[in-house]
Amino acid sequence: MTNNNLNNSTDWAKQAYAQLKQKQEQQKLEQQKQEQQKLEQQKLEQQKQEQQKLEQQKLEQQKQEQQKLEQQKLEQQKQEQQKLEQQKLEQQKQEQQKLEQQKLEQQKQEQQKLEQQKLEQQKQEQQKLEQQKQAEEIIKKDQDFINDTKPKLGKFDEEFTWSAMVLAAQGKKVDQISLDEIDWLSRLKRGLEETRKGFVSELLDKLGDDPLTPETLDDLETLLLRADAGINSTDKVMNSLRKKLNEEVVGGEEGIKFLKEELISILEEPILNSKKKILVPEEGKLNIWLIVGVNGVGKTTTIGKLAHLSTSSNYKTLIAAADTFRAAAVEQLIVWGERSNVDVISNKSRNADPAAVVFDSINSALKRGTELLLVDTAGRLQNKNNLMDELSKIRKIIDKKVPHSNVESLLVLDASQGQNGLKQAKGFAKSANLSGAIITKLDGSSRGGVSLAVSLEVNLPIRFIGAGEGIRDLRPFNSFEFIEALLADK
Ligand SMILES: Nc1nc2c(ncn2[C@@H]2O[C@H](COP(=O)(O)OP(=O)(O)OP(=O)(O)O)[C@@H](O)[C@H]2O)c(=O)[nH]1
Ligand SMILES: [Mg+2]
Repeated sequence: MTNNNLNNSTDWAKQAYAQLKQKQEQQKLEQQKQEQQKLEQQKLEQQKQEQQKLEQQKLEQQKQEQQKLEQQKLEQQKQEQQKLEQQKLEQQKQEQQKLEQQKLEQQKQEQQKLEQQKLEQQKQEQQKLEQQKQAEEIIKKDQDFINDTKPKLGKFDEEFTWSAMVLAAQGKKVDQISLDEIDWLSRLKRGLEETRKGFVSELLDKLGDDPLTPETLDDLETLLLRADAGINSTDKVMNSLRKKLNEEVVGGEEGIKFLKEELISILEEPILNSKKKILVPEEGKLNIWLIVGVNGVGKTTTIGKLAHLSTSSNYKTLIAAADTFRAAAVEQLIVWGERSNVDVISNKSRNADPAAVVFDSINSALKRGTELLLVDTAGRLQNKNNLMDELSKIRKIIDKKVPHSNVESLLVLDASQGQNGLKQAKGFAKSANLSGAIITKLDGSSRGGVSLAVSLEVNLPIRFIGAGEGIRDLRPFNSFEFIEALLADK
C-alpha cells in the first residue's frame, strides 16, 4: 500500500468508521425509536388495558350499583307491598269491627223498636178495650128513649105556641103544620137553652125596650164572642149594627130583629152559594154521603138519625161501616140500623180496609137500587195511618166506581167544642173535599154560636143539626128556625 493509498484508506476507514458509526447510531436510533415505539405501544397497551380495566371496573361498579338499586327497589317494593297488605288487613279489621258494631247497634235498635212496638200495641189494646166498654155503654143507653120515633102531642103550652109561631112565620098554614115539626122545634129550643142562657137572656135584659146605645152594642159583642160565634162573624154583625145605629135611632125590638136578620144572612150565605136550600137525596139515583169528623163528635149517632130521616121519607137506604178502627163501631151501627130497618155492610175482620168496605157497599147499593148510602168513617187511626189519606182513598174508590153518583162529604162538628170545632173544620176543609157541615150536641152546649163561625170562616153550608141523643134529635138545618130558637125570649 502506498501512502497515498494509505491516506486514502485512513479516510476510507474514517469514512467507513463514520459510516459504521452513523449506521450504528442510526441502528441505535432505530433501536431507540423502536424501543420508544415499543414503550409507547406498551404504554398505550397499558393505558388501553387500564382504560379497559377502568371501564370494566366502572361497568362492574355500575352493574353492582344497578343490582344494588334494583335490590333496594325490590326491597322497597316488598316493604311497600307488606305495608299495603298490613294497611289492608288493618282496614279490613276496622271494617269488620265497624260492621260488627253497626250490627250490634242495629240489633239494639231493633230490640228497642220491638219493645216500643210492644208497648204501643199494649197501649192500643188498652184503648180498644176502653172504647169497647164505651161502645157497649152507648149501645146499652136507654133504648126506649132513643127509639122513640113517634112524637106525641103534648100540652098546649108556651113551647107549642112558640113552635107553631115559628112555622107560621115561614108561611105555613094551620092545616100544613105537622106534629114532627112542632116536636123538633120544641126539642131545638130546649136544646139551645144553654147557649141562650149565656147569651140571649143577658142580651134581652140589656136591650130592654130602650133604643140601642153604643154601650149595649159593646156588650152584645162580648156576648157573641162568648157564644163562640168567632171574631169574623162578630165583627160582621157589629159593623152592620153600628152603621145602622149611626144612621137612625134603633129601638130594642127593632135591634133584635135586625140582629136576627144579620145572623141569618151569615148562615144563609154558604147555603145560597151551594144552590141547594136543603140537602135531600136525589130520587132514583145513588147518593153517597160520607160522614167525617174527629172521634167522638157524633158521626155514628148522626148516621143512625139520618137513616131514620131517610127511611121516613121512603128513600132506599144503606149504611157502610167504614170505620174499621174503632172497637165495636160495627155493632153500634148495626143497633142504629135496626132502629130504622136499614142494613149495614161491614167487614168485621180486624183492621179491614175501609176503602174495601166502601167498595163492597157500593156493589150492594147498586144491586139493591139504593138511593142513599151513608158511610161511617173513622175519627181516629193508628198513628202511622193518616186520616186524610184514608178519606181520600175512599173518595177515589167512589169517584172511580160510581162517577155519576151524588157525593156529599159532610163534616160532623160537636158544638160543645166551640172554637176547637172551627179548627177541625179548617183542617178537614183543606184535604177532605167537604161539601157541608152537621152540628151535633147543640143541647147542653153554650157554644151554639160556632155554627156562625163555620158558615162564615169555612164557608160550609150547615146541612143538619143534632140536639139530643134520640133518633128524632136531628133535622135538616133551617137558619130561620135556628136563630129563632137561639134568640127565643122565654
Ligand atoms: N147530647 C147529645 N149527645 C150526642 C149527640 N150526638 C151524639 N151524641 C153522643 O155522643 C157520643 C159519641 O157519639 P158517636 O156517634 O159514637 O160519635 P162518633 O163520632 O161516631 O165517635 P167515634 O166513632 O169514636 O169517632 C154518644 O154518647 C152519643 O150518644 C147530640 O146531638 N146530643
Ligand atoms: Mg163512630
